[in-house]
Formats: sequence, structure tokens, C-alpha cells
Amino acid sequence: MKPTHIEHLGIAVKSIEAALPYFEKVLGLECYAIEEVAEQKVKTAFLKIGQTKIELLESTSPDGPVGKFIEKKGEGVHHMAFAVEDLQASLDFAAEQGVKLIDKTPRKGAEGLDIAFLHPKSTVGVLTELCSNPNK
Ligand code: CMX
Repeated sequence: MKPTHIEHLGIAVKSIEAALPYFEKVLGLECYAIEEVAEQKVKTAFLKIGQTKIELLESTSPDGPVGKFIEKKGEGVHHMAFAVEDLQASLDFAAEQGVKLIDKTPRKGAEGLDIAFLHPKSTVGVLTELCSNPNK
């Protein structure tokens, strides 16, 4: 599969507004976009550090994946996203290796990326996202 880099780290937060001062004022990063992903029931805020982004995830509904995660585990690292060149081929390869897929085919995520998730039970407990940029 050979991911090219860590595209982003997803961090579940109760409130983007309350979390941003730590990332902006203490770490000195800049939030360059806030976007709602209705299908995932989240609002996202993006900060860039080198080639990698930090994606703050605030749930827009208690029954969404991030709402359920915060209810169970509290705020913290929610997922890790790897950039791959051929997303469908990477998913097929992971499935062949016995990895349980949450998404068998790509769907649309924030920033126009094609995304798909691998189940944390198959990825040593770290919810894993694979993503590719359809415009590259
Ligand atoms: N990291 C690690 N483990 C996780 C997890 C996470 N982020 N979220 C849930 N789990 C674990 C739970 O702890 C639970 O483990 P146990 O069975 O040992 O208790 C198990 O997975 C099942 O969790 P659940 O609360 O019952 O939740 P569901 O089965 O309904 O869903 C999951 C879990 C991972 C399939 C679901 O959250 C999902 O589909 N996630 C992918 C989509 C997503 O997270 N979208 C938000 C980000 C959007 C974006 O980046 O744009």
C-alpha cells in the first residue's frame, strides 16, 4: 500500500471554539478552514503542520461517531489518516490481508478528499483512515 505521508490526525473535541486557543495560541498553528461534514455528523477545523494536518472534530449529534466516541472515552486522538495514491486498490489490498473495512468503497470527506475507514479492531486499536486527493 505504501502511504506517502500522514495526511492528518483527527482529534475529538467537545467544542472547536474551546479547543482552538491551545492549538493557535500555545502551539502557534493557524486554523485555515472550518467545514461541516453532514454525512459524518461532525464539524471539522483544520490546522496545518508541515505536510500533515490536525483535524479537530466536534460532533453535531450525540449519535454520530464522534459524539459516541466522546461519550465513551472523552476528548482525545480519534483517528489517524494515511495518504495513499490508489484508494480503492489500497482498500482491496487491506481486505485481502484480513483487515476489516468500515468502507468497502471510497466516500467523500472534508476538503474534497476521497476517504475510507479501516476498523480499529483490525488496526491495533487505532481507527485508521485512508485518503486520496481526486484532483492529483
Ligand atoms: N478509535 C478506536 N476505537 C474506537 C473508536 C476510535 N475512534 N471508535 C470506536 N471504537 C471502538 C469502541 O471503543 C468499541 O470497542 P469495544 O467493543 O472494545 O468497546 C468499538 O470500537 C465499537 O464502538 P461503538 O462505540 O459501539 O461504535 P460503533 O460500533 O457504532 O462504531 C466505528 C465504531 C469505528 C465503526 C465508527 O465510529 C465509525 O464508523 N467510524 C468511522 C467514521 C468516523 O469516525 N467519522 C468521523 C470522522 C470524519 C472525518 O474525518 O471527516
